[in-house]
Amino acid sequence: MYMGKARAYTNIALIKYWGKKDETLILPMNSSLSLTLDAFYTETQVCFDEGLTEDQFFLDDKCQSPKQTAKVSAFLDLVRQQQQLSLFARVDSHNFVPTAAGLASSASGLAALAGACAQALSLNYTPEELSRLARRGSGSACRSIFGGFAEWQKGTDDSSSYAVNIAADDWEKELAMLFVLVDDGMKDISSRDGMKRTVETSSFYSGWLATVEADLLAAKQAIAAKDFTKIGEITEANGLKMHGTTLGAQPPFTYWSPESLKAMQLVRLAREQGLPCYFTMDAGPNVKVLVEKKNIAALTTFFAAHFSKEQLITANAGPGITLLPAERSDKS
Ligand code: 2P0
Repeated sequence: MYMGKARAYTNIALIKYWGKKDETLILPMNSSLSLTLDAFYTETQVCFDEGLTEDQFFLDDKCQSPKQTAKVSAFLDLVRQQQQLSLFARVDSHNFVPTAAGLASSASGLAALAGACAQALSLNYTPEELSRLARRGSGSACRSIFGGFAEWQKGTDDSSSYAVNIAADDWEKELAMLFVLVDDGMKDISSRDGMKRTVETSSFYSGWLATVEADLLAAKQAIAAKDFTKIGEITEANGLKMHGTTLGAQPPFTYWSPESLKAMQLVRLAREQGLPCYFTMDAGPNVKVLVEKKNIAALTTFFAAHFSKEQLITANAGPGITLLPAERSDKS
């Protein structure tokens, strides 16, 4: 029996990952940059066990269906193949999110699973090697190996595509993010499907590719200069551009709901009233607002006039992946 356990925090991209050049290896079309946050994380324990006849996946103590287990099993297959191991595994995962608001993240989930597997099998990986492994589970997971700012360098092949930490002299500790939770009741298009459709069909995708590396460079310069206005402006513009590509896809789609638009307009209004803040969105209708920590209370009060308390969650910069002591589960 081989056991390991890890905790990984989710990250939000300031410069987005949007499109794959290799869907099997999960190699991205562009490099991306994120901030790891402290408010949402996943703890995952893995146990490779001689007594099992199939993989088992428990999420928040609920046994998952074979369909729900597919992504986890595919990742375990990769680890088994790399390590020449034939044991099935039981995976126990807990998502720690302040509310049940659909914020479960594949970034924290697959990063934690990668860390748990590495610990179970005593792989002694460097953070970059662990990032490469996590990438194979879910692209954005490779950034959750690191705390603070991380850059996923797209690389050219499996061995050169991984995230690295961006040293920011602790500037990330002066930043915060307000999550505005919006439930539009629409059926989701997964980020995996959405980016695939965009790459294959969007007439706007070439504009994304032509400019995203310059956005990344500008973001890194803003971080080095600790320039909040610059990082905010580039974050907001890059996110809007990513979402613009979905409107040019065939068939076209958007992750925005009326409430998303309302939140985005409020961010502009807050700025006009002298409160510096900038929004970004991912493959769903929630809006995330980047703000300096000194202004998070004022921003929350501003938004509380328009959204309920339950819809507003504050996050600060979070740490990188942590390995935890594994405990034998009574249930296994
Ligand atoms: C990001 N997203 O950079 C972008 C922005 C969503 C929008 O990374 O297919 O779950 O597993 O590699 O990592 C979400 O995509 O996709 C994502 P896969 P993933 O955060």
